[in-house]
Formats: sequence, structure tokens, C-alpha cells
Amino acid sequence: MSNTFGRLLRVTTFGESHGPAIGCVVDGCPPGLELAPEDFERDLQRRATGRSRHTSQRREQDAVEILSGVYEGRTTGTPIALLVRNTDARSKDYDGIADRFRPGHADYTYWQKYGLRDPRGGGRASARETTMRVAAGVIAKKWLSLRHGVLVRGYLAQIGTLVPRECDWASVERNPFFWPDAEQVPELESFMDALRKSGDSVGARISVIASGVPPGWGEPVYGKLDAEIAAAMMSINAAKGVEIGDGFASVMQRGSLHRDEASAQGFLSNHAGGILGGISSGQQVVVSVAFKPTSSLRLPARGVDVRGNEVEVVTTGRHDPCVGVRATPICEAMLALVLMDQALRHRAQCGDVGEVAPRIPG
Ligand code: EPS
Repeated sequence: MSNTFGRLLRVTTFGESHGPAIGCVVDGCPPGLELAPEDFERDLQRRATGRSRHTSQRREQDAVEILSGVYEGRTTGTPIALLVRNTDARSKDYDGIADRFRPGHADYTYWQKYGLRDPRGGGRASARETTMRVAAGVIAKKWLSLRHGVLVRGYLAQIGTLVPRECDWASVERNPFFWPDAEQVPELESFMDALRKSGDSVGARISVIASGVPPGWGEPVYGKLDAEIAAAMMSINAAKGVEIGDGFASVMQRGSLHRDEASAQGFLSNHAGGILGGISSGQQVVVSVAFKPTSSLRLPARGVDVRGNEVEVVTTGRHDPCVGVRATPICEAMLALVLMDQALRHRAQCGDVGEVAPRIPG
């Protein structure tokens, strides 16, 4: 029922926001990778709620328990099962919407699909599920880094109409937004404070970039690297669009501009976002993801209840005014998982091909 993705690296997540725990099984990780609960801490804290006033104030420890697949600190090649317990769910916040559908939320489509739903915290549709994507992504990031020197990192590239004036990686981890322009952070803080007070929400764009990806990863025709990245990103809650490289801006470009020319010293541009014909070119893989504004709002909205009556819908509880504020580590994780899966698939089919000349520097 599509709770699993990936082919050679297969990730299955399970659990609901207000159940006892959430978890995942990562199957296909090669043996011998050093892995400890502490490896998960940094990325899980980067994604977690309650780390600033600009996100949901739910307080979870988000401590990862490794249940299987690791022996004496190394992966064994068997399924790696990870568990995170839910300790701060407040289900009564959802009493008021148990019989009604939040406009813009999956409440209505889950109801239509399954004939019932778990209204507590959005159940399986909750962004709580992304905790386990990030946990699985930690394994992929670590393997990619150690085995191939690949670095996957992202930043918040737009929030509402605010766009960073400069992109400085050093700033990204020094503010609660993953914003790459340190000078602009006070403006962002004021924007978010006003937004929170208004009770409304806003959309966002995340950019995520993988550097060090060698040429050759990605499987034409139906397993294209860009197709699988797009599918992975679109599976994140609230994602509404994905671009690779110049994405939709390509519509207005001429071929003479868009084609990435090359010299013996390297490629001269990267409009393609590091992927040609569904296969990595050796340039940076550049991905952009659009997130819609949060639909759980305390501002009253017109809607219907489960009996079809017109009702007012008001959502109480601890919601994110902008899901994009916490989405950077989630997008990084999804990109890392797709890349590791494709790396293993490339190794399986083409491992004997080796390095092919000429290799144009990225
Ligand atoms: C979420 C609503 C809130 C957030 C949650 C995502 O959930 P609840 O009302 O159940 O606390 O706190 O985020 C997390 C718990 C998390 O860990 O990301 C939603 O509707 O998606």
C-alpha cells in the first residue's frame, strides 16, 4: 500500500502521529557501515518540532532506537529497524474536527479512500511521519559520504515572497529557518512572528543540492534519476512542485542558453541540474521543492462535516505556520535515499564498467 520506496535500498515507514511510536525498516544497506543511535541526533533535531517559536510547539525527544540490523556498531546487511516513540501527542486538540474535514487537508481524501480515518493529529497524513524519512536518510547520507564523497545539503530558498539576497552555506545552520542570508534573518523573524499572530500560514521553497555525485547514476527509461527524485520529493507532506535544475524557467529559455557547454576544464553551466537523460552527469544535482501553506488553521473556514452539513471548521493545536521551515532536512533525506538506491543499482548492473574517459569535471 505504498508505504515502501526504493528498489535495492528499500525504506518502509509506519506509524501515526498519535500512536505509541513511529518507525521504519531500511532494507538493503550494505554490511559494515558504522551506525549508532547518536548518528541520528543531528538531523532529527534539525527537523524536530519545538526548536524555535516558528514551528509547532510539540515537544518530542525524537530519540532513535535501533531494533535490528546493527551488531557491535556496524550494519550487518539485514533489515535495519528504527523506532521513535511518541511522547507528547495532545489528541484532544482534534476533538473539534473529528467529524469535519479541514479545507485543504487530506482529511477528506482519506475519508473517501478508506471510509474512516484517524483524526488524531492527522494520523498517517501527519508530517510526524517525516521523522522516519530523516532517520533513514541519515544512513544514506553517511554511506554516500563515506563510499563516494557525496555531500547532500539544502536550504530554505523562499518563504512567501521573501527570497534570500545571497546564498552563504555558512549561514544556513546558524538560524532556525535554514536561511542562507544571515543579514535577512531579522526580517524573516518579524515576518514569521506577524504570520503566527495572524493565525495564517504560508508556502515555501526548499533547494537541495548533492555534490560529488559521479556520472552514471540513474536508470533510463522508467527509473530515471530525476523521475525518482521528483516522486520522492512529491511524497513529502504538503509538497506541490519539484524542479530539477532550471525546472520551469526552462520554458522561457533558448537551447543555446540551456545546453550546458563544456571545456576540458569542466562544464560551463548547470541548467540541467546535474542530470541528462535521467543519468547523473557528474555535476551538482540541484533540486527545488515547493510546499503549500499549512492547512490546519485557527482562522474559521467554510467546510462540510461527515454527514454533509455545512459547518465552520476551526483547527486548534500546535501547528507549523510554514512547513517549509522544517522541510530542509526532509528534502535532504529524500535526495540521499534516492541517490543511494541508484548508486547500488548502478553498482549491480554496471559495476564492471569502471571509470570511463573522458570525465568532464563537474
Ligand atoms: C502536524 C501537526 C502537528 C505537528 C506535527 C505535524 O501535530 P500534532 O498536532 O499532532 O502535534 O506537531 O509535527 C510533528 C509532530 C513532527 O514531529 O513533525 C501535521 O498536521 O502534519
